Amino acid sequence: MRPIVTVFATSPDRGRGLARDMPVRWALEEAGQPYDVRLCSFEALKQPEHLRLQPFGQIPTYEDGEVALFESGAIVLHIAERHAGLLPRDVPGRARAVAWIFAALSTVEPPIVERAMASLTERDTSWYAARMPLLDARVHTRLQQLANRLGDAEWLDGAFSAGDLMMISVLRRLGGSGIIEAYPNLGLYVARGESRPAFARAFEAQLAVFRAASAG
Ligand code: GTB
Repeated sequence: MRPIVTVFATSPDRGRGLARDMPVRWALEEAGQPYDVRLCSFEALKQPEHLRLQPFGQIPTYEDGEVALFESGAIVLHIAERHAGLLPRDVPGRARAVAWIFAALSTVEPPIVERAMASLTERDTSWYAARMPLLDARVHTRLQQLANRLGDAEWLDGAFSAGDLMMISVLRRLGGSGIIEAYPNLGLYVARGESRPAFARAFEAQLAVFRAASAG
């Protein structure tokens, strides 16, 4: 069975490829695995049928006939374990690549999301002007640490891996903020990821969904 991934019928990111189906699509493209998508409205995400697959009423989910999964990190890891090219073959290298998936989602992403949420929802509050510099500083701390580790390397640990795929997906959420520009090696790292043919295919596929919804 071709895997089925749930995605937004109309993504709030307006086709910028920032929703979390994007790393799943990208991993499937890197793996050369064709897949289908099931488009979900916000209302459909909260219905029992979807909640059986995703208890929090979110996208993405993934079904391949063998396993039904939620959580983009778990899905990317599952794809990486089933197909060549996204995880090193040696056990230590594999473990380090998995660590980078966790680092992306649990160490680098939280301050990025917190900052994005504040700038979306707290702009009109009395504390916004005082809070934003603190949130910016937390993002900068993580980016500086990541930039120090990456240095002049092409990828985080040897060959491109699912860890890079997830880290680049997380860093893309800073697009338009002007923040990543302070770290030239991270900017180049994101650009290297985005220039991969598999990324381009995944990006075009999610954009096509958004364009079709906008046209119809
Ligand atoms: N931890 C889960 C995972 O990694 O799979 C989080 C999944 C998640 O956050 N899903 C979001 C969702 O379904 C979409 S991706 N939200 C609907 C809901 O909760 O009702 C998050 C997202 C949304 C929008 C943008 N954007 O507009 O730029 C970026 C990212």
